[in-house]
Order: sequence, then structure tokens, then C-alpha cells
Amino acid sequence: MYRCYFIPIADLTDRAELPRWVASLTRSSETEEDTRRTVAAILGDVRSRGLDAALDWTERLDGVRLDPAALRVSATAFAEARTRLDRERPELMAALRVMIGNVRRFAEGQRACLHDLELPLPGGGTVGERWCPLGTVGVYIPGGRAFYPSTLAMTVIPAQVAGVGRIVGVTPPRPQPTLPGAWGVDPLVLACAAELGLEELIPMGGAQALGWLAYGEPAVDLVAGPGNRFVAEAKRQLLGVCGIDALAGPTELLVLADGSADPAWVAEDLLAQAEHDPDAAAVLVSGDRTLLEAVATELATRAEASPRREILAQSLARHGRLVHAGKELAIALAQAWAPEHLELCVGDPEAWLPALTAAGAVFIGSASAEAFGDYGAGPNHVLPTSRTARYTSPLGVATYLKRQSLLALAPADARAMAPWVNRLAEAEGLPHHGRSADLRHHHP
Ligand code: HSO
Ligand code: ZN
Repeated sequence: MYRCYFIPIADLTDRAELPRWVASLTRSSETEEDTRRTVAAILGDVRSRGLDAALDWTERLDGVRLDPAALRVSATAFAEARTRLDRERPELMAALRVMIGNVRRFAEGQRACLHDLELPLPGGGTVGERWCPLGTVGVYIPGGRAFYPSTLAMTVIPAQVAGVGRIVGVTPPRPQPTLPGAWGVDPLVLACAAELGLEELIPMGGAQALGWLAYGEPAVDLVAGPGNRFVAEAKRQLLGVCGIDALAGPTELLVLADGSADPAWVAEDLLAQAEHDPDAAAVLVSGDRTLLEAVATELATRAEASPRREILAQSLARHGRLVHAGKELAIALAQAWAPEHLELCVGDPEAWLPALTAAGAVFIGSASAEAFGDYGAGPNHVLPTSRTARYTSPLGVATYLKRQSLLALAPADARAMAPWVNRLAEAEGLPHHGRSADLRHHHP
């Protein structure tokens, strides 16, 4: 009866099977050749023809002809959206404010952990480094299936806390107008943007919006935020013209559970991930076969009754897995896959945690459902996917800061360093380096 939602239980018994498991869970659709070509054509056009090209592509792909003279969402549209939401849905507004407050508190905590460095030198000078905010950043706010005000908060707040000088949001417009002065931008995005204090929002999406941010008037130093495969590919191609946060692809969850876990909780957590996108991955690994069987039944029943059953059917069929494996192999799979989210629904999560360093975010213990993280318990929900969590971090205040090194030598330090610098310069065949140092040596 629940056939299309029913996931068979698979056995993982040998480490040698791990690469095959990881490969089956990792997609790289953003590398497809046609995406690459389309994006290159759009970016090339925006680079050479500027705003006209960006507006043409917006008309062609989103069906909206924007007026260049009134491109940005107006201040009155922001204010109006916020007033309306406050009046019509005060509880939603209150929830937004709680989320914003938590995410801001967390970002401020992150900022407080980033210390400048200053090391004294024997002659009285110093060497060190300091954290500097980026000047201008662009944040991409997805539209369509993937639009979330929560994502707007997650991308904008760390930039504000970092002290970024100018933050420019872009979001795809809908063909029908929403509020005057707001083109087709979703009123909830506008209200959330107003609440955040985001002042610049351009109703433009896709590769053309990223092209305009990087090559056009905003000329941003970095673009951040999640998006579809065109957005991910555009970020990849723009790297070098400006910085990027990370290449965020379809979302992923790995749940490691033991017999103490509640099958209904685990099933809902998996569905919460699978409901995002037909490409989302939701995987449960447990050494307890009874739990796996109970979760399989819960999943099928709940998915069948879900308003999002179409998406669930696709994502569960493609990337839904129920895996029977012992603790050691479960940890090995988690480390090899490096999933975006990792839930530890086990009796003694602290005993598992030390070995689990690869995942983007870890949810420790059964009370810590991923949904709390998604909606602003504190940590950011823009996280590395597609195995990039092996080497990259969640979006955060540090994304919008860079380090700058500082050398402030006293004359005595210069005198002390010159002889050995001179020797090294000579060895590298660069005499002017040596002379440059030597001049300081002989200086009184
Ligand atoms: N799970 C998503 C974030 C999100 N969930 C936004 C709900 N809204 C990717 O981490
Ligand atoms: Zn989510």
C-alpha cells in the first residue's frame, strides 16, 4: 500500500563498501556540461553589456521586465511589508523576531571568539594579524521552491555582525507585482528584510543576478547564500572575480540511532530533510534492526499522508536509505560522506561525538532535531554539502571577514634581522631583497 515510500533495509558489513555508498549519496549535478555552458554565456553577457544584459536575461528567464531607474526595492515597500505582517500575522512576526535574536546572539558570540594577534619582537616591534570586514557583499536569497525567510536571516545577520560596509540582497522576482515599489518580491521576504535592517534588495535572480553583483555597480567582494545548480555554477565561475562562501547543493541528513531512539521522531526528522527537494538525501544508520523496521513503517505511513508526498516519493526513492551497521561502520560512513547535517539519536551521544568531525553540523542527542537548527536555535543553517564539509565550515561571521597580517618592526628588530635575511636573499638570487634589508641594518 505504501510501496513508493517504502525503503528496504540494506546491510553495511565491510569498510570496502564505503566508497560505493558515498558515491551513491553524492551528486554533482552542478558540474553538468550544459549548466556550465548556460552560466558561462549569461555571465559573459553581463560582463560585457552590464545591466542591459542582466535585465534581458531576467525578462527571458523570469518573465519580468525591470525598470533600470527603479531597480531596488523602495524603503516604503520594506516598511509597508513589515507593518502589514505585524498587523495581519503578529505571531509569525514574533517568531521571526525570536529567530533573528537567536541567530544574532550566536553570530556575536562567534565574533567575540575571533581575536587579533600581536606577538612582540625582541627589539620592541611587533608582528601580528587582524580581522577586517569585507567592504561589499552580495547575498543570494533563493526564490521558488527554495525560498525561506530563515535563509535571509542566516545570510544577512553574520554579515552585519562582521561589520560589512554594504550588503546587497538579490532574489528572483515573480511575474506578478506584490507591493508597489517591490516588483514581484515575496512580502514575507520584504518584511523579514525590513526587520533585519537590510536596505538594498534587487529583484533579480539566477546567474544574471550574480553576474550583476560581481561585474556591475555593486562590484561585490564576495557572494554568499544558497541557490539552485545555476547559482552554484555561477558562484564557481565567479570565484577569483570575487570571493564565495561555499558551493551549497541539495541538502543532506545522516541520522545515527540506537535502540533508545523513538522511531516516529527519527522518521519525521528524515522526512523534514527529504521534503526540501527531490534531490535531498535522508539516511538512517543503526545497529538495531527493530528500530530500522519501525522507522521504515513510520516513514511510509507519514509520507503517504503528507501534503508534500510528491517530493518525498522522489527524494526517498533516490537518496533515502535505511542502513543496518554497527557503531564502527556507522562512524566510518559519517566520516567518509561528511554529510551537511548529522543527528546523534543515541543514548550516549557524547561518546560518539569525538570521532565525528567531518559533518557540517552535529545535532547531539534525541531532543536536538535538525528543525531547531533550521529555524534559528543559534547556529547557521547555511552549511557545506556534497562532501565539502570535509574541508569547509558553516556560513558565519568569519565568512565575511578576512585576516590581514601586520609587521611593525622597530629599528632594533630590522638591524637584528638584516644579516640572516640578506643570506637567504642571496641564496634565492634576489640581491635587492638583501640590500633593502641591509639599508636598515646600517641605519643608526
Ligand atoms: N535544512 C535547510 C535549511 C532550512 N530548513 C530552511 C528550513 N528552512 C538546509 O540546511
Ligand atoms: Zn530544513
